[in-house]
Amino acid sequence: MADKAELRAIPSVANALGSIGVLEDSALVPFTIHRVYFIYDVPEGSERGSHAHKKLEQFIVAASGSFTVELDSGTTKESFVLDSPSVGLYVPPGMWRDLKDFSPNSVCLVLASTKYDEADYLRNYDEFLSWVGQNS
Ligand code: T46
Repeated sequence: MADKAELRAIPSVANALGSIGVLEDSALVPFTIHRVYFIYDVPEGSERGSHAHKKLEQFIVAASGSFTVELDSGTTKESFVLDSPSVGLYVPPGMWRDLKDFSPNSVCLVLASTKYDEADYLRNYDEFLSWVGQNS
């Protein structure tokens, strides 16, 4: 597991007919992929996220369009603009996230290290800070 959130370049194969971006379990995606989901049709001005995960690792890609991912470790905050399918954002566990500024027709593609598990969510910010305090 990597210990910090960071943007990572996605290798692609390009020719006159277009490009193929490739994501595999590797140093690039440092976990076994157990789930892939995508968020689309986000109404203008809507925000998603507002939670953290205790164990889940993710790799987030703007497959189309753009959006902003704000991450909060409980002590530091960082903001990432995802606007290209050639770059992804690795997100380790324990990061509060807010997703905003979705462009029209944007598609947020997410590779995840576990299947969906509501018990892994921290949906209350004060509980998140308390969890960070107990796990740091
Ligand atoms: C994150 C962003 C990018 C499922 O049933 N299965 C799933 O795999 C997921 C992800 C969600 N759901 C259900 C659970 C909720 O009833 O869909 C509803 C909305 O889910 P959630 O609150 O997780 O949606 P987002 O878009 O706020 O957040 C998700 C990820 O959870 C989050 O970690 O980074 O996508």
